Amino acid sequence: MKTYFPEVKKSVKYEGPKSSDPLAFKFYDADKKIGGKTMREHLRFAVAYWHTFKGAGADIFGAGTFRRPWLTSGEPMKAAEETLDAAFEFTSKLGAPYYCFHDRDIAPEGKDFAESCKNLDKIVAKAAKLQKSTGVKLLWGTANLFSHPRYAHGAATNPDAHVFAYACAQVKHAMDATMELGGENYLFWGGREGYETLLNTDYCREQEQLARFLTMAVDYKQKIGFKKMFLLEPKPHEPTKHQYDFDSATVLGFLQKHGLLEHFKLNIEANHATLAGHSFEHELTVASAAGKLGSIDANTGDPQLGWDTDQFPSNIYSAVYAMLVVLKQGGLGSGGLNFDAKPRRGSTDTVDLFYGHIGAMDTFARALLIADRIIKDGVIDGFIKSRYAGFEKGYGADVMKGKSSFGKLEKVILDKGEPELKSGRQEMLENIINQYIVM
Ligand code: XLS
Ligand code: CA
Ligand code: CA
Repeated sequence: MKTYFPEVKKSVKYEGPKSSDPLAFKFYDADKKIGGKTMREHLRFAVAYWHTFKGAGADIFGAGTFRRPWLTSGEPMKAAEETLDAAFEFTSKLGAPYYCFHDRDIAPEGKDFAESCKNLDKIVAKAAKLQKSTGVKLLWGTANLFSHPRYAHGAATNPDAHVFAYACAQVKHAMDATMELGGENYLFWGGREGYETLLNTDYCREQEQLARFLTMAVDYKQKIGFKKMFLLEPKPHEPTKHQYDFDSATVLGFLQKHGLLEHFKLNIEANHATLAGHSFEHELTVASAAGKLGSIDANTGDPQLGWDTDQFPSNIYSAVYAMLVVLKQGGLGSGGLNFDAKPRRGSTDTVDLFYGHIGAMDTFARALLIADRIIKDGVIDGFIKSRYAGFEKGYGADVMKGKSSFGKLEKVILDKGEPELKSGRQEMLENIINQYIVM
């Protein structure tokens, strides 16, 4: 059988932290158990089809630099089939249990809607066979409602009802494809759902349209008996200046307002968190606190570049903070860690795809080990708990039980006087994290 990735013969192996083989895992030991679950079960890694197999290394100043042999046939359907072969070879050699796709990543748009659907059905049938033979599964599917020119002014929030209808038809088919492939979630990211200028935009109507679109998606999910999770992915800017799904808090508020909260969880992407002016762990925490952290797009931006660079995650601190949130909520359920990341334009070879993913998997595996120890030792949690101890007893507990009032608390103050200023010990806590990271 033809091989697209000769640099890895069978599979990427775990060799431990002392290994000098750049194509071996140093920390990701899939079967190693941590707190009753294997690393594979904790981390649920996924490969992002669009970047890894369709990304060409193009940027706004120049054409693609990657020469992917599976994309060269010149016939769209043949290229789609070859890409699928390459995708399953790569993902199974890497040992990632999952992949994620947009409908238009796996199958090309046809001359009309019916032909696009036919193309997708054909590729889905082939993907089903490859999933069976390799054991690689689908974490989530989604529809690309942003690349085609018809979506220039948005999909669900487009002022033209004709485009809105097209988007609904496309999502219907993408949901069918996801269900057919046993996808464990279905994702919505508001590609061009936002606006550039209020001079041509009815903000209020567009919000209502988005709510109608998501409500009909829920209706369709129930109609076809797709019992998996719906995920919504926040992003503040890019491609539009004002994206409606700005961040976790905005999306949670929107879902609640429109009676959709029970049907969705959030997919938090690290680079989108930083574009919103937040840290990755802030966005994870806001979602998790609402019981709505469903899945993660594990990547990173560049602190000196203000756009969505989608780089492979290599920052151990950020990954530790993320894993603390994930472990404390008891895991990601049906979600996972999807590497929505691409090699830099100058990293031109197929082997660079392995380096990117191996490094990212090792980063999160190491973070899992560290976060697990921090939680088990209770070093941070114990401190946090002690900070709020005053709300566990006496007048503080009454406040939390709703049994207090401004009048009662005035009496407390008349009796107790000025509160003592207590240190938050930030530097001490940062030192503890550092100590766990080197240990
Ligand atoms: C783009 C988004 C996108 C979603 C899936 O910035 O990250 O790739 O994850 O549509
Ligand atoms: Ca993403
Ligand atoms: Ca991104």
